[in-house]
Amino acid sequence: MATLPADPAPYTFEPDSTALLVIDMQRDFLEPGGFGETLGNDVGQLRRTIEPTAKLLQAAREQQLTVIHTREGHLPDLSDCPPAKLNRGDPSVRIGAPGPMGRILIRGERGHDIIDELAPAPGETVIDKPGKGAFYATGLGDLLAAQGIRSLVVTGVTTEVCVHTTVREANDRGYECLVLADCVGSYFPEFQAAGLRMIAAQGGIFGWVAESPAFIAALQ
Ligand code: TIU
Repeated sequence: MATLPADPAPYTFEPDSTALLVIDMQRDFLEPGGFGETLGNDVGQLRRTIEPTAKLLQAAREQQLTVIHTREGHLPDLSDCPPAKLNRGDPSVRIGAPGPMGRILIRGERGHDIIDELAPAPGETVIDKPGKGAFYATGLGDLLAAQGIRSLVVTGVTTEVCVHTTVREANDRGYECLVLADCVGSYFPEFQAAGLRMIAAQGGIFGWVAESPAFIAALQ
């Protein structure tokens, strides 16, 4: 068992039953010129997560922790994208429209893939998900059950969208979720702060929050 300081209380985990979940660190969200920036967002708010997440991945790999990456995206024919998701916002920058790095959020396109700095290592699972949450319409639940995972260390983007949805889904399924504040990012600083507070408030209503160096120290 390992323990680290966290909000609202120390977080205890068994490395053998813990997975690191890296959510949607895709070019379309993080790269200058990508989908996120096209929508008017400041990708700098997300890019500060890259360096600490790279260090975290290195430590996780050294300690043979299970690492799972996710990517948000859709099939080229958009058959897995409900109209309610597709028909939002400016039609020229919708999912499936031509973007700076291929069709926006379409599987197989350059923009859909994970940034080079955090590329999955051989043997690490990549879950392709059509929704914001990583459990909806994916094999993640079965995979975690098969591996006996009970604790999830969650990183990625964006804090209040795909990270929050996934943590809420995981919490309802009985996983103990630790969110690493320096490894999650939002385009909106106020959502970053509120999103993290929402997780740890009310005695840890959705989980725990800590900084990645504390988790790395506990892992070693
Ligand atoms: N991965 C993820 O959060 N997808 C989003 O669409 N996020 C936004 O903040 N738009």
